[in-house]
Amino acid sequence: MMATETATNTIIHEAEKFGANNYHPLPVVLVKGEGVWVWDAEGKKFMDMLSSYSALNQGHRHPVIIKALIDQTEKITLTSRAFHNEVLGRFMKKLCEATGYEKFLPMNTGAEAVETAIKAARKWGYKKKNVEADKAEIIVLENNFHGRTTAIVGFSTEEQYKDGFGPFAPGFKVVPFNDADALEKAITPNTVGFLFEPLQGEGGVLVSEEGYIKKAYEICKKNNVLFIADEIQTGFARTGKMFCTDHEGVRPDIIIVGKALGGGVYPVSGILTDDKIMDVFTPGDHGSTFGGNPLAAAVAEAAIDVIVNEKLAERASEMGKYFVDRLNALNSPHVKEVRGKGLLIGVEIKKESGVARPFCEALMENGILAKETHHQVIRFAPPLVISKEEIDWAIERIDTVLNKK
Ligand code: IF1
Repeated sequence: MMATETATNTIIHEAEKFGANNYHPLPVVLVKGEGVWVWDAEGKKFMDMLSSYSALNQGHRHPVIIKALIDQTEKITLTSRAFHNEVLGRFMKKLCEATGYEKFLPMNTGAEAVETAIKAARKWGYKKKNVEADKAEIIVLENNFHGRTTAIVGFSTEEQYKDGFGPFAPGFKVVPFNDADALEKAITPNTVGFLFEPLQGEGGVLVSEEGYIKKAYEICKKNNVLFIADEIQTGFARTGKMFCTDHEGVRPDIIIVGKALGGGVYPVSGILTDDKIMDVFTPGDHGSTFGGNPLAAAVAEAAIDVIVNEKLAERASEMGKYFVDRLNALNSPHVKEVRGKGLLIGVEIKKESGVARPFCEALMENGILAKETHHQVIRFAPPLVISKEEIDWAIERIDTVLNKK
């Protein structure tokens, strides 16, 4: 008997027929989004517990952000950087004032912003630290995830991300997370930067040990090495502070931002730093067709307003604690550990209970969309606008799945 040809099957089949096979999505087709909720092609409602990997901190189609998007489309959407536009300077002023940095260089995707940070650190090394030409080294962490360009995957420790994509760029050293001594030992006179995620999302929601970030910062300061935080996933209130490094009272030399800066409607990324580093760039050194376009700037302005005006950092901290407490109280026989910061939460499944994917499929059957990371971990990262009542709604269904006899 033919399986009923639903809209979902038709749409999935079309995407599989004409698209590259570079993802393994859950078999659900999303057609509408509002806040923490999404609806599929069959009209079924789900809670989005992934937030497009923290690019939807303000929730789906936040009215303030949608209004900014629509208003700007009535004026001008793209100018290139060959000319000025009226929005970019206004947006960068707001961003620098909201984050306490002097300068911003706008790009589009996270990987482009990471590449920009690598170029800034290297050029700073040659122009200000007198590192010998083409000898600059950048230290990165095991289990890092910083994007998918060939330079970035070249220093990944995940074999699949590298397989078949060589040769790779030299000048990167890998050290273990949470090991300040290993970081110090890896530093040479050619080291220009330490590039890290303060909380490793893709690595399996791995939280830094208390004091590690501060110790690493002090080691970098002592050795004149730039402290470069990739806050593309952890930034803009996700972990309960504006930036994850704020939890240890540390101010990185460069903060790489992306995802939620685009308010869930547009790719906006870049690097935040101060004049003494950003001034290594001179006209023509670096750029991007879409980087800093007026539509991106208008959306990002509204995205920042929502984060600040709706106090999303405080909200993420309060709702995150509540969510983790309720997850722990489930006492599921399948759960090894519940960990995370703010509303970036990982539930590690015990090996004897299998991998996380079947639990994610069961969660989907119960109206919750969550994604596994690194086989054993279910990542729960809802939009930061989630309410207590919505967390209670989710807990009931998570209980059904995690305490399935
Ligand atoms: C995919 C992972 C998350 C990031 C950090 C830079 C980037 C990302 C800390 C690059 C992007 C995305 C990429 C997306 C899935 C998702 C992801 F599973 F791949 F690793 F979130 F954990 N730094 N992360 O998290 O930003 O160029 O994508 O805008 O590639 O499948 P991008």
